[in-house]
Amino acid sequence: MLTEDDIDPRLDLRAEIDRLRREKNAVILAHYYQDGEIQDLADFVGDSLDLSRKAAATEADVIVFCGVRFMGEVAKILSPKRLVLIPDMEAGCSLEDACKPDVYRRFRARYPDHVAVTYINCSAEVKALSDIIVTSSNAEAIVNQIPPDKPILFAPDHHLGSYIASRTGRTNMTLWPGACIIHEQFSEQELLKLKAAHPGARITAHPECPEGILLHADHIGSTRAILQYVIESPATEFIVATELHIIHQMEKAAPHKRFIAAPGADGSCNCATCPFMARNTLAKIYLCMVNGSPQIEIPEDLRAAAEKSLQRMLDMSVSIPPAARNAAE
Ligand code: CIZ
Repeated sequence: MLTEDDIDPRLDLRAEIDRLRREKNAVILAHYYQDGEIQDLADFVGDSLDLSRKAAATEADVIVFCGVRFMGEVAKILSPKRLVLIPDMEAGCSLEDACKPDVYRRFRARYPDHVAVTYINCSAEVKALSDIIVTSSNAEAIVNQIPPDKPILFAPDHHLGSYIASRTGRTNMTLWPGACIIHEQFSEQELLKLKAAHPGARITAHPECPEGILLHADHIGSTRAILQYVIESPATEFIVATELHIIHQMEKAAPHKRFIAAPGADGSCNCATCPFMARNTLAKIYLCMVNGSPQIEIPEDLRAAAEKSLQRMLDMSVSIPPAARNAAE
């Protein structure tokens, strides 16, 4: 098993990853929150909905998933015959950590008549305990397909849950109290200072942000919706309240526009970097392809149970077209 210490510093990692991609018939999927250099070498860059669709449809033998662990799990659940590699098994997610399967199982049992709608940022175990998985791209459309008199349990992001409840007018949603550490750190006070310094800038925010941030947003949407918004808007300056690596795609798609990362409490924007996503590096991508490890493995009974709620999501999302552009192109 090669380690980082074995890598010759003169090695052209991009060229080696390309060679391995061809040799192993691999597809590299990357989330918008990955570092720009990883986005640029991926075959597809997208949000969880688009990447789930790609994983389900791929003909490649190997999927290299550059994102966090639950995303690799989704690829394995939907594409069990493929070898799914992730660069770093420690790339977790604060929302997943906030919703432990045993605690969720007990919570769910208290509401037997509710439909369990769960954000994709959770473990395979929690997916297996849920009725329908959603992403931020399809949550509103999916909740609107559930009969209005049917109560909903929404986990694990309570900010997204509150936002969806307000969008759909539903008063019968019980929310799990989880939150994303990145979106929670944006500061309303600092945002208003930044807006005062850039009065023409449009604020675009992810629905994982707290209400105090969403209140000031000109636009609220998933990463793919945010990207579309900044491309199509006539405005030329934007304050972006989500993980800051999405700005890489914005700058590529609209190089004449200016994108400013929303600030945290100290007025800086460093808070908007996901430490889990940041664990992935070119060296780790190379190593996982050489070593065939770390790979995602899920016991078949758990995989099959989790597939049901994910497949319901895909079936209930057919009216949502794939992202307008593949950001890797
Ligand atoms: O759905 C995803 O991929 C996440 C984590 C955010 C978004 O809005 O795309």
